Amino acid sequence: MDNISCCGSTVIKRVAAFHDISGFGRSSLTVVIPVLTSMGYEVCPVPTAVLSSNTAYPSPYIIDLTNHLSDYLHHWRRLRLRFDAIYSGYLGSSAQCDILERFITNFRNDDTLVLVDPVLGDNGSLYSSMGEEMVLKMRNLVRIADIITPNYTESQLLLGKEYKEFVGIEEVKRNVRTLSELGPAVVIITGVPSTTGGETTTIMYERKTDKYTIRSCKMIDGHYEGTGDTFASVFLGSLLRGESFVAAMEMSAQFVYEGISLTRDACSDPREGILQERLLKTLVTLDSN
Ligand code: PXL
Repeated sequence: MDNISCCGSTVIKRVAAFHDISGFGRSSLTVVIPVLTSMGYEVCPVPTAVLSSNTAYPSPYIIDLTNHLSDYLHHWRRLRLRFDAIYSGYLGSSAQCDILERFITNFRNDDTLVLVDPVLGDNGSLYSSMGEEMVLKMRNLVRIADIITPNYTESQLLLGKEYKEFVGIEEVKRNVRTLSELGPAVVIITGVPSTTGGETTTIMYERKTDKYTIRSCKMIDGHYEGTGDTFASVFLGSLLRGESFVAAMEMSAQFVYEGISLTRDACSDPREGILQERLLKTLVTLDSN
């Protein structure tokens, strides 16, 4: 077997992962790689930016890698790499949405799962490193995804709607469906605050079957960084194992809940993310591929 066909084989399912790498504060690639590796997949990172810490800390040092991505990905084309999934999260600039769109067009085949986690903001506002142009470009990018996993703030930004502290479930049901009409067959909105308070809801819409799945659990105070990355990574890993969308959503929501609970109980700073090192073993199965 020559090098090229060797690179094209996928004995272990392979994921192209477009996320930043943050040196401190578990998020993005420092979450995506351990989660998906524990679940039995090969992660091929495309680092979109390098940060000294996640953006929950003031003034991180940021290296935007936009100008390197085209050459990086051109090399992958020469190697004729094949991917079972293409998965994106935090992008270093709005221009990266166009680069990623081209990559998806060039690398996707009938079996490739494309999951776009439209990382834009949280708690009602855009992340400090992002601007309005990113929202516009992300609106385009989500159209070509199979699955998107915005949090509640990101869903409102994508829809151009105002953020509300509390929102009724019928309105969120309309929102997941509207987002799905843009293109993605499956839309999950995480972290929807309940009207009565004290609970957080995850809602999924599957367009093919016109089905909603709604899961609520107790809200734990504090904003734990990187939990969106954990959720989307466990969700993708479960789908690659052949689980249904409903089973994958249950597994990822439960994993995030347990991660937040044990991190709260250990009194660890929420900006550092969840103490995943204590939980990753629960994702390992001996026959996952
Ligand atoms: O988890 C999303 C995320 C990814 N990357 C960076 C972040 C955040 C959230 O704050 O700061 C750098």
